[in-house]
Amino acid sequence: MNDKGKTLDAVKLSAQLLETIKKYRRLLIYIKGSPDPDAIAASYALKLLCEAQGADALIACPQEPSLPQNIRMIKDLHLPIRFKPVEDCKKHWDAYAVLDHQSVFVEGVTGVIPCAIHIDHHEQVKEEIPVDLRILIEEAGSVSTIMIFLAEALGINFNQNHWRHAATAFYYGIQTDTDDFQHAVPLDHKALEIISLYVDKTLLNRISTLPFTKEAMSFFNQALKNQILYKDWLISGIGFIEQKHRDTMGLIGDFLLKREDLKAVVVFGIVEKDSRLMLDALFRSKDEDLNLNALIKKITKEGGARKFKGAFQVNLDYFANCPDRDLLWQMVYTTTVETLKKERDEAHAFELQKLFGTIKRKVQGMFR
Ligand SMILES: [Mn+2]
Repeated sequence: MNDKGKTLDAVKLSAQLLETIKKYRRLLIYIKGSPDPDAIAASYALKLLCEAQGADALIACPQEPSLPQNIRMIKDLHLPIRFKPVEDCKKHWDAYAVLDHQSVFVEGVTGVIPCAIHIDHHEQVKEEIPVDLRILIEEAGSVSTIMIFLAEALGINFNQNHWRHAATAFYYGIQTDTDDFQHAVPLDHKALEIISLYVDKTLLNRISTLPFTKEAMSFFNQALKNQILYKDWLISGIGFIEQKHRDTMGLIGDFLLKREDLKAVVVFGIVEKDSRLMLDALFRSKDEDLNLNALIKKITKEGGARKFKGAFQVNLDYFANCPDRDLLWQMVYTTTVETLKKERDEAHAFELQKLFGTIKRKVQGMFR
């Protein structure tokens, strides 16, 4: 068996996927949170697979894309996504699917129609919601990687019709999820090999050379001004930020992490949409051993991570009426910085404990 087969039995999984699609004729594919290239590409591929089976599928995402690159990708590849809240799902859909997210819970959908499909590559979490088919492969650098193997096993010709667009979307999904292939694993490279002939490089170039917007630059400045260094972590609060610019925080995190002496970067802000407020904190790390997921889950259940990347949110709606926004920011800022410092120290203590444990076992072994 080759090493691809060890982690991903594409023939078996793709057969199960087809069976599940056939069982439900009308599938709602739900993108949770801010739509990123990986979630978009993988959801699009699932839609194509459904349609090839004569099943109906709609990709729904209540949040509009926020980065210009993602907007461009959706537009240029003609990816059909409905950016509206889902209403009356029982009337229109038989089941739903969630890709590229740890949890399949969707307010107003879960419990109303069954969850048919969950495909993800984040660290698994315990969840009681029943799902017909779960394909959870942590070894993959992206869900796009998983979808490429499934499509290949189903004999999809990436040169045909919409699959060429899917190939380009996959490529961009893998690129962004693996930080420009820096963290790509052998499974991702094999997947890239499968699609590489069909990828539209001109389009990808156009997307990746888009200049930063004026707003993004001003958030960059704010982040640089507000950054504080705590041991090997860099923490930066950027103040209030509109929902549509939220993903800029991720780009800022990627940029700040380039500094040599850092193990992790956290960029956070109060995200505003309509009259709603949310603390959103984005993590970037280059420490392979730092268990970001465990660290974030300790702060709040409303968050999670995979290797090198993570985020958490805290709802602040109650404070939306606070007349003094500076005061509110001060409170959120101080609390968040103190919480993060504490987590930095505890994560470090845990690492040391593990290290001492290993040394102890080794020393004991010497006298046995
Ligand atoms: Mn992903």
